[in-house]
Amino acid sequence: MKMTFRWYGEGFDPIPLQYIKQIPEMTGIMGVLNQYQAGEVWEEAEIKKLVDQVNAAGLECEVIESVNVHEDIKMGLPSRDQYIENYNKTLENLAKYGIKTVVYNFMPVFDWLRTELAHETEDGSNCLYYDHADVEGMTPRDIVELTAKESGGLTLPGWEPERLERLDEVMALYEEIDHAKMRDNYRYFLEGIIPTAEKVGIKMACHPDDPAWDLFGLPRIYRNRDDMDKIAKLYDSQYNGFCICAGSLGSNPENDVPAIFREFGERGLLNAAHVRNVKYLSEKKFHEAPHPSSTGELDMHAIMEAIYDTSPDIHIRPDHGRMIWGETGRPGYPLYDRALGAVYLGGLWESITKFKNR
Ligand SMILES: [Mn+2]
Repeated sequence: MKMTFRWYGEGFDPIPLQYIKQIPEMTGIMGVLNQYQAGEVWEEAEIKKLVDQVNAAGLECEVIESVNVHEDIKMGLPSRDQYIENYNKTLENLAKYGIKTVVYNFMPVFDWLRTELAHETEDGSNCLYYDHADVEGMTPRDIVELTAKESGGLTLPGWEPERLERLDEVMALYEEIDHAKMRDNYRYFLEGIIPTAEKVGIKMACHPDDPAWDLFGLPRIYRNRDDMDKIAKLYDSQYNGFCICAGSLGSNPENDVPAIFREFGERGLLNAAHVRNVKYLSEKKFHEAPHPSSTGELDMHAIMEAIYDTSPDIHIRPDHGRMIWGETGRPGYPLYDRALGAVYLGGLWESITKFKNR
């Protein structure tokens, strides 16, 4: 297992690489070139610059997250062929600089979605929060505006203004797309890119829809174990795998998260992992919790054990953190609470390793 940390790049992320390096046992980052819009080719010079900069800080850059999938691909528009060609070119370019895994998602229109980005909790910290009742009283445009307002001037991944300019047009087009059609479009994308991923040696790792249910009538197709089984069968390859996000799937109490990690790990399809916790308040209402099991709903030890038993060589990272100790910054991506999460997960790993080898 390699412990990593999501980093948005200089000028986009307030956290210096050196601070990330100071977290014990941190091996590298899950990086991104935030300057590119979905559908654009990532140029070699820019990739090299990122990798060199990360390496100079004593960290590895073996995982990229996210190479965003253009909406036209998800909607199955004729322009998708050009965007798939561009995606392949990006994968080829990334492979030249040592990238081994690409995390992405196939969520329609929105990336992860919350109704509050700075929800105050009892101890005075704040965290990401979701209440489905609030979503039902909102339009898609309301939620875009709310997210932009609460993100403190930083563009959040999947919420780029350029991507959302076409919101009304895109929402209208999705009225014709059901889950089966969305899966067909996904199959077309996988048939277009997995041969390239195999050739250049990059494992693709799809991130779940978050929260793990449909929103605004949009067809979300990665919400649970059965959705994952269908995705795996769209294109049979170890390069068509998953980045299981414990907190995303864990938003729905019906998902047995440790069992999902174990099953897809055993099938050789767990290509990366986000390990974080969530606290249920009532049906479809939750806030994000600190990483330890006792503070939320998920058994983090069982999740780490499933990774240890099935996929011990993957990259993992702590996921969203709370704002604690007065920290401000990118909602969900603070330094302090994610560092606590990383060290906690590292402790579980040491314990599991020693217990199983004595
Ligand atoms: Mn995640």
